[in-house]
Parts: sequence; C-alpha cells; structure tokens
Amino acid sequence: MLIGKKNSIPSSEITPESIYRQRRQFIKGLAAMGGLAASGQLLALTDQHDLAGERIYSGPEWLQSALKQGRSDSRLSTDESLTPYRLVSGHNNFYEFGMGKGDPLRYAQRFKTDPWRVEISGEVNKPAHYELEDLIKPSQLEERIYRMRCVEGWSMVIPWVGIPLADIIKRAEPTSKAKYVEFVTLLDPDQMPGQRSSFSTIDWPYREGLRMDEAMHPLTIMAVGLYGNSLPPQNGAPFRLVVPWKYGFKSIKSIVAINLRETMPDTSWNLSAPHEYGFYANVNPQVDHPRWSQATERRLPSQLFNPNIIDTLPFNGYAEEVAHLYTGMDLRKWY
Ligand SMILES: Nc1nc2c(c(=O)[nH]1)N[C@H]1C(S)=C(S)[C@@H](COP(=O)(O)O)O[C@H]1N2
Ligand SMILES: [Mo]
Repeated sequence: MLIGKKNSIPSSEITPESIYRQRRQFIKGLAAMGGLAASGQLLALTDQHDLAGERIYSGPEWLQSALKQGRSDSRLSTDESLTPYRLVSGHNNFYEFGMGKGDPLRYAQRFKTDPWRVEISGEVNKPAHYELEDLIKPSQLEERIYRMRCVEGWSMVIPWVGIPLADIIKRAEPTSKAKYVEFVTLLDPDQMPGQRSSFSTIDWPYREGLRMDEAMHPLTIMAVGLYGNSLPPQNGAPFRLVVPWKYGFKSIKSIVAINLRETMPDTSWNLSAPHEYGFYANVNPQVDHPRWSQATERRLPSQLFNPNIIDTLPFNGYAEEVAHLYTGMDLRKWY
C-alpha cells in the first residue's frame, strides 16, 4: 500500500545528501578495515534524507522490513553527487502516465502496486506466477548508486535499492535455449491514462529485452526502492529493471512478466522508431542520435545559468565492467 505522507519529517531529522555520502564513505571505510562484516544494518536506508516536503512511499510491510535488512557497501556504486530526491521522483519518463516530465508524479499517485504478481515464463524449468515478495525475499536487498543517462541527453545519479536480476533468473532455472530475456510492463488503461491516449506512438504494453549475458551481469538489477525507501509509483513501482550502461529507456518500469526466449524480443522504442532506437542502446558518445548529439549530457540538477553539461562516457562510465560483452561487434550497426 502506498501512503502519501506530506511534510511528515521534521526538518531537524533531514540529512542532506553531502552528509549522507560522507556517512556512506565512513561505513565503506569501516567495512574495508574489517570492522564490519557486511555493514548491513548500518546502511543509510533508514535515514530520511532530502525528503523535505516530499511524499514517502511506505510500500508493503514485507518490503519495509526487507529494506531495513539491506546493505549499502556495493563496490559497484559510484560516489558522485546524488541527484536530489525531488528530481529523481519528480522528473520522470513513464509514458503510461503522460508524456510530460511532471506527469508521472502527478498522475501515478493512486497506482496500485500491492499485491503484485510477476509471471516468469519461456525457456525455464520453473515457469510460474510469483508474488513479488517471493521473488525478492530470498535475496538481500542492496543499495546501488548508479548513473542514469536518458537518450534525450540528461542524466542523474540515483541510489537504487534492489537485487541482481541474475538471482531471479538462476532460481527460475533457464534451459540451454534461453538466449534473451523479455520484460513486459503492466497493461491497465483504467489506471494508466497514457495507455488510453491516442497521441502515443507506443504499442502498449511497453516491452524491453536484454541478451542473456547482459541480464546475468552483476550491474543489472531489479529495483524495488530508491533513497532507502520503497520505489515511488512514478519511478516504476513496485518492480523495475535498472541497466546502468544503457540508455534509460531500456530500464523498463512496473514489470509483470519476464519471459526467457531463444530469439531476440521486440522492444517498444525500436518498434516505434527503429532508425532512432536499437535493441542494444548502449550509451555511446560516438554514435549520435539521428536528431541530436550524444557526446555530452545535462547532469541534473541543472540550472539555466549553471547547466552542468558533462561529457558522456562510453557505456555510461561502465566500460571496464561491460565492454567485453560486445567484443567484435560494430557498435554503430548495433546501436
Ligand atoms: N514502462 C515504461 N518504462 C520506462 C519508460 C516508460 O515510458 N514506460 N521510460 C523509460 C525512460 S525513457 C527512462 S529515461 C527511464 C526513466 O526512469 P526514471 O523516471 O525512474 O528516472 O524509464 C524508462 N522506463
Ligand atoms: Mo529516457
């Protein structure tokens, strides 16, 4: 259940992002010194940082307690400045709730995210409909602070909370024919006004896909939270993909189906504009979008007189971890 609690945190309890980060570094330091085995309980997940005047999503009980058990010491996290919660949860792309950046915050508030069932099907030994709780609970939640680069040219740094997608896939026991993973968003025009709109170029439901090795990569996570709390509906609650080295549109929200397949699945933006959006969509400053350059990005927060334009990095700065997945591939052809 989602509870909108406006202004419920006294300002004295709000930890600014800088302190949040210092604390994280401190905890990381302790863990490195061997002072803490997992640094589990100490993570900043329970802090109410940067939430002045914002809604907090409590989520279901099981998620609340799983969040308290989460860990925050991942070596895969960046220590770049976090994008404030206000922007992470207020500047969104989620066309099911409208095409404006403020539409998802405005129109997704009553979106029903619990109970939530996910179908795992296709090339697996254990196809089933799972309650979200049963998919998440066998793993420990982890905080992962990732850069996110939208194909439109803006980017953020977001503290996600989730579990590796690999955990879920392994438990479903893929067969030897499983070469790709397809993901599908909920189809529910009653709740999602964008799915009723005649302006949309997307053929609903939104779908995405990954190659099996991309899906199994340790950077690839399924997020159920951000900033230590439950995922807000506008960010794809209760269950969304996060693939940080690819353009944001690959990170599909509010997923109800995961289908393992032998053949490459269709993907929404590729179907809608195949010359502009490919299946791979790896962040690549050397391959421009047909209508704009991808060499730089606007890192949020960004202001009129301080736009904060930075260079875009190959694979969004994750080349060391993932470039080997594409050895021998022409990345201009496979954009
Ligand atoms: N189902 C669905 N998933 C989606 C989208 C969408 O419109 N529908 N937009 C994508 C795009 S273009 C981006 S940049 C990211 C934005 O994620 P965020 O709003 O949590 O930052 O979600 C992606 N996932
Ligand atoms: Mo995007």
